[in-house]
Amino acid sequence: SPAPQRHLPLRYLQISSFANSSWMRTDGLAWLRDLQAYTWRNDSDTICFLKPWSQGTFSDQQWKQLQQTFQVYRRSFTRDIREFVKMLHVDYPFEIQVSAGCEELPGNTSESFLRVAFQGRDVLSFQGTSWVSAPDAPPWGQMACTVLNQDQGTRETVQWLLHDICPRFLRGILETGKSELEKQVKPEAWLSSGPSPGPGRLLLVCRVSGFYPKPVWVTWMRGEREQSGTQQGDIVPNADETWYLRVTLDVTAGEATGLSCRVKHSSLGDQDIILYWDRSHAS
Ligand code: EMG
Repeated sequence: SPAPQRHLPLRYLQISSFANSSWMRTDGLAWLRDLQAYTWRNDSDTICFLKPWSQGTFSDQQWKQLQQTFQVYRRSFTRDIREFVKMLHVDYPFEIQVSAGCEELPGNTSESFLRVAFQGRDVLSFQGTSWVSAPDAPPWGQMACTVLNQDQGTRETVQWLLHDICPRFLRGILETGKSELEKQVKPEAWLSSGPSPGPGRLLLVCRVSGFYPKPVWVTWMRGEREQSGTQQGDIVPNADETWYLRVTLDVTAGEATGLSCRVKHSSLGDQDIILYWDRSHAS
């Protein structure tokens, strides 16, 4: 059966595109596990809440202060990068991605991270109390860290954000967002045939859609025997914050009868969905 999701990470993702020495934009978004709860567009001064529970248990005053810290950071970040480009002779255009966040772990502990990527590859991260360059970063990654590490004030602010604010903020959201994070939505499932894999062969397709949370178990069976040829697709998102999965089995036309598709999901309890293949599906 599907493994339950114990971990509920809070993740901030930032995409900064620098086209040339005068044009750039930075967009930020943040997710609680697989639910997007914030956006911060380049043209907006303020961080936008996408959920009624986005502010967690922070007061308006506490949130205002946190937002101010991010506003200072965003302006400084842009100015820093412009300076690094001149100092390190980096060429335009380029993309910088920042990912940061934290996750609660068993035993009342938490884990935090902050990583920076350049052109899609890790360049540096924050470890403990300082910036560290990635193992296969370009040589200027080390230079950038040396410069960044001279700013004691920023190192302290980053530690405070990662190890104090982030876990505290996350605990608050887990309270205010509890019902949505613990929601259970039942899947629908249906059968059809896919493009024939060859003469005399059938591709049996079992589609499962609309379920939440993400963990699911779907397989083709004959009686109680799982069919080892089952091919799982990726679990992909629907537009309504539910998930979709397609699972196929390639068989000879004669083997199809008696096969069934079986779906286990937390929303179904012990009532697995079982759909039997019959000739009406083979059109
Ligand atoms: O501003 C939507 C959010 C909702 C959820 C919230 C959850 C919380 C999650 C935690 C996320 C944390 C992400 C952000 C971390 C970065 C925060 C930095 C804050 C401190 C700051 N520093 C700038 C201003 O510093 C001056 O002022 C402060 C006080 O305000 C102090 O006094 C300090 O001493 C003083 O210097 C700095 O300018 C800082 O450098 C800004 C940028 C920091 C940064 O992100 N650096 C890493 C990226 C640099 C990459 C260089 C490599 C490179 C790549 C490509 C090309 C060239 C070079």
